[in-house]
Amino acid sequence: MLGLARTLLLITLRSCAKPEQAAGRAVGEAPKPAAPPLAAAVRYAARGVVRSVDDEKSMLWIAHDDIPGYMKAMTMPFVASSALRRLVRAGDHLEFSFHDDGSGNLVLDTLRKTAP
Ligand SMILES: [Cu+2]
Repeated sequence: MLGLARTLLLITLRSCAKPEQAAGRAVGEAPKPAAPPLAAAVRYAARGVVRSVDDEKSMLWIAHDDIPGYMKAMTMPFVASSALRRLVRAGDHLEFSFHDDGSGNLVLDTLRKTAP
């Protein structure tokens, strides 16, 4: 179990260190391998503010608060479905949940708008 936690932490550090890589994939670049099911099963909850909605890359840039034991507060991209992107705009305050897809992308699972 400790081993898994350490692996997840490493994946997280990698995805936080290079948000510009998570945000975009060059045209013609091979897709990343499928996520290991264990990593995809871990879901995290967080609060934050939407900074921008990128429909072209299917991303929401969110300035998230500290996620204790996982990540310090920062602004970074999350993969978000069109259904979720349609619900928000820049400046919206959110509670949201996400998982790591195992290839360095954090994927939004749920979101709920909150008062500022
Ligand atoms: Cu982060």
